Order: sequence, then C-alpha cells, then structure tokens
Amino acid sequence: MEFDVQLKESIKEVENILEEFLPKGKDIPKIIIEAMEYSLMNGGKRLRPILLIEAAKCVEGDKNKVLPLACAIEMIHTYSLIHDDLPAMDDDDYRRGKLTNHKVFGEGMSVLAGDALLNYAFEIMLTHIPENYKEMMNYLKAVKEIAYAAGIQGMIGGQVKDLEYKEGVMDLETLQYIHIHKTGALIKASLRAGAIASGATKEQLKVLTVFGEKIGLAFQIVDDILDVIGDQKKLGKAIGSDQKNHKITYPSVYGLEKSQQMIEKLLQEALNHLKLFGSKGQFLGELGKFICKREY
Ligand code: GRG
Repeated sequence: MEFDVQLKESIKEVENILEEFLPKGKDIPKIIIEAMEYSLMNGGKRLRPILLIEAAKCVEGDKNKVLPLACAIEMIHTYSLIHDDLPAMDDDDYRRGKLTNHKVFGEGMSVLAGDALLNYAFEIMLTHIPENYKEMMNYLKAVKEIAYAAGIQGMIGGQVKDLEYKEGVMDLETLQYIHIHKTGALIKASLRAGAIASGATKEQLKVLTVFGEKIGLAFQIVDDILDVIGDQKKLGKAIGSDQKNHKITYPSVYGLEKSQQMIEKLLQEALNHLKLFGSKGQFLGELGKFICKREY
C-alpha cells in the first residue's frame, strides 16, 4: 500500500479510537468535554500514537492491547499544546489554522482542558491494564515510561528551560537540552512504550530507542527550519535568532544547509537501525522519512 494511503488510514484509525475513548457522562460539565474535544479532534498528524502502534507491530505485539496507551499519548501531547499556546507561555492565537483553545474557551477553561486531558490520559491507561500478570507488568512499565517522558525529566523539564531562557541568550547546550526534552522525550517514549508493552527484547527496545532519539531530534531541527522560514516569510528577516523570544535555533547556529544535512544524517542512521525488523519496520521507516521531510 502507498505510504500516503496507509498514513491516512492510520490517522483515521487513531481518530476513531480517540472518539471512542472521549469522556462521556451526564455528571461531567459539557463545557470541559467541548474544550477537550476542540483541541483533541482538531486535525493533528497523530504521529505519536502511530509511532506507538507501529513499534508494537515491529515486535509482533497485539495492536489492540496498546490502543489505550496510543490514545493517552495523543491526549498528553494535546494538553501540552493547549498549555503552550496560553498567554503565560507562547501566547498564540492560532494552531493548525484554527483559533487556539484559550481564544475560544477563555484562559481558565483552557488551563482546565489541558489538565483534564493529562488526567484523563492516565485514567484511560489505568482502566485498561491487562489481566495476565506478565502482560500487566509490561503494560505498567510502559505507563511509567510515558509518565517519565511527559514529566520533569522529559517534556515539562524541556519546557521549563525554554521558559527560563525566554529573555536571556541561550547557549547550544541549552538548546539541545530543550530539543531532547521538550519534544524528543515524548516521541522516544511513544516508540518505547509500544515496544515495552508488547514484551520487546532488549535488542528490539534498544533499536527503537535509538530510532526514536534520532527521529525526535530530526523532527525538532525540521521544526526550527520551519520556524525560521515562516519568520522570514512573515517579516522578511534574515536567518538568525527567533525574534519572538531571542532563542537560538539549529539554523541560526549551523546555517540552513548544515542543519538540513544533519537531518539527512539522523534519518539515515535511524533507518539503518530499523533493518533489524525487516518488512515489519517498513511503515515506521516511511514515517521517519515523512517526519524529516515535512514541507519547508
Ligand atoms: C506546556 C508542559 C508543556 C509543554 C509544552 C510540546 C511542547 C511542550 C510545546 C509545543 C511547542 C512547539 C510548537 C514545539 C515544536 C514541535 C512540536 C511539538 C510541534 C507540534 O507537534 P506535531 O507537529 O503537532 O506532532 P500536530 O499538530 O501534528 O499534533
């Protein structure tokens, strides 16, 4: 099957399950469900849940058993975007071409919609613990992996550093810390959680971990390039620092060409690792390419 068709099908599949898992119940105030749904069902690429499901498939896991983890990771990702868009953080009015959550529901409700998605993600994961002891232990290890990556050692840690440097001048080490933690951690955890819950061997887990690290960093360098090109289009400014928060970026440190070469190198290394899985890793490899070749 063509990659584009397969990707569309995978996105549709994730969205159907997200719909299914969305909270329902007359005791829940309608407005919070609307605010959660507004951002969750708002056209994301669903990369993290698809990575999680594909990692499970690579190690011959049962896709159906990791679906709660896949939905949860997308809910956590969505919460992070809702909070990141708030006036107290990035103060953005639009995301995915639509008004941001706080612009539609107000700041207070938007904080709560993010909180609710994070909390609900754990509720879903813990509602679907397998009964078989071995599967249960693997599944719980995967939940811990997700908690760790979303927390202070992962995404929140990265966001904290980003916030700390909003006014100051950042060095390369800090930029790398932010990239690895703010976005890389959840991407890597998607792959690891899918593999761990499916009982991956040490070798399989190592391969998927390295693949996740390389693709996660490449994803962020692509994002830096997209930011710079977007800024140039908007402001007609030269490649340099991010004007909004004086943040350095890969293109501002290494230049556009070198940054693009770095993405290519990371991609090739990531793909080499996937060879272990043969044809079972093919779609994951295509996803890696898709992440690295997002439109500039
Ligand atoms: C608020 C705790 C907290 C964390 C926020 C992830 C994050 C941390 C902020 C997002 C800021 C941002 C735009 C980073 C660039 C990379 C990124 C995560 C882009 C969005 O991810 P995609 O492209 O999004 O997977 P879609 O829209 O497809 O879901």
